[in-house]
Amino acid sequence: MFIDEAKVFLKAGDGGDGIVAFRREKYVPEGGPAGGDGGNGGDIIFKVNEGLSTLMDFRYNRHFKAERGQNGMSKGKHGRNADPLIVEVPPGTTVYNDETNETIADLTVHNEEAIIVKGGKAGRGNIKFASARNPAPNIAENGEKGEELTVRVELKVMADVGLVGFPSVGESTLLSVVSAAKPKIADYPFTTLAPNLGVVTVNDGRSFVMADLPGLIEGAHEGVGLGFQFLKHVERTKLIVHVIDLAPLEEERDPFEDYTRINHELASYGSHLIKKPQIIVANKMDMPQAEERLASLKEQLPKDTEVIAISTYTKAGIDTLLYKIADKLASIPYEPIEEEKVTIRYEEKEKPFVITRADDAAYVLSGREVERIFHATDFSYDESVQRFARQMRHLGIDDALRKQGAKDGDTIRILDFEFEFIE
Ligand SMILES: Nc1nc2c(ncn2[C@@H]2O[C@H](COP(=O)(O)OP(=O)(O)OP(=O)(O)O)[C@@H](O)[C@H]2O)c(=O)[nH]1
Ligand SMILES: [Mg+2]
Repeated sequence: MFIDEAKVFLKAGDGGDGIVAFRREKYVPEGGPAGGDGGNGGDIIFKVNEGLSTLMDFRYNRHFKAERGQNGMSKGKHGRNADPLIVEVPPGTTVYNDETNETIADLTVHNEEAIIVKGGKAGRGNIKFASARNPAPNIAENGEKGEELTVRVELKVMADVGLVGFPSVGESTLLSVVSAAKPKIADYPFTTLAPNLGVVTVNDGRSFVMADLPGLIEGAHEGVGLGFQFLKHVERTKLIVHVIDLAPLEEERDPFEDYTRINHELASYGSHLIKKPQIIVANKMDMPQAEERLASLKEQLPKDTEVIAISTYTKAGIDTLLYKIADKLASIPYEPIEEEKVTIRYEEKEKPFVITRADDAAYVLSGREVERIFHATDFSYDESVQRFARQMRHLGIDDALRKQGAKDGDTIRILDFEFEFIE
């Protein structure tokens, strides 16, 4: 089965905690602060490996967790930073934030990397808090939580050439004849349900990747049939090979009309598709009356339009077609796809905190920034608690609470922690 979409849960490593420690030296009664910083938590990085061609690996592994940073140590020693977790993906992989649908990264080139979730920053040890006024601080930070995110991973087929046409025109048969791919072939429409890729090698040694796509029907650009979800694969190809059936199952179908309808679908999907170079292929030339139909098709096409006549049965015209494709590909200037190589990090534009009321009338504080500060606070030290209070005030939380009617003694809650509002 061809998989081109997967949902995975990612958890970057938490930062290691900073610690409170003091020097203990012989004959030194009051040593200075000696608590080291923690280490940073591991990021989760997606990296392109061009040897991969599917998202199959994600089928068996849907959870990824990077390591935690080590805690700080005494004698000022830092905890070790955690190594990033590298997840390999095939070229053409796009990563979306599953909740917001925003693009996090579009990975196309071998070895290209993107940080998908960031590890938590390390907490600072008490050495960092020493000042002239407070030379022996009893304060350290906890490491930040690593980011957590569910992402949708999508693979866009990176084919050079896309086969496009009505169902049953012989696209899959063509791919099976020119490559080692073994797509399903049958005399009923919609045999192909997902793209098949094949590597085609021309007699002179040149090669390219050809994609066999599910057949298109009228209305495909609006989601009719199967074709629509695969038109996006055509977007990434450099060249379209438009296959026309010269012996359609239904007698009343006319090759020129088929050709026009498919082009109409491509144009309706977006102007860029119809602007892609096309090679027109007339297939099933072994069938009776194919020659007459070909003549009529050519008559209706603009003068001098090239049509390559083939039969996947007799192999007539196949070599000519492959040379033609290779030549055409060579003549198409390299044009990076718009989003290519753009590695975007999703920036949060969230409010630092939100105040809501719980059923028991407590004021509930939530939001990324306030929770970050909360997690970074080690409540077992008085000085840390005081610092926490200062940070809350600095964010404007005290004022906001007052505005919402909080009075001395009211309960304030952050996550599962409660304290009193004190004026
Ligand atoms: N006579 C003749 N029949 C052909 C030729 N090429 C393909 N066929 C037949 O046409 C039918 C459809 O072929 P497929 O290759 O499955 O067609 P497709 O375009 O991939 O069809 P979908 O996947 O359903 O869109 C099959 O019965 C093939 O054997 C040809 O050159 N000559
Ligand atoms: Mg097919």
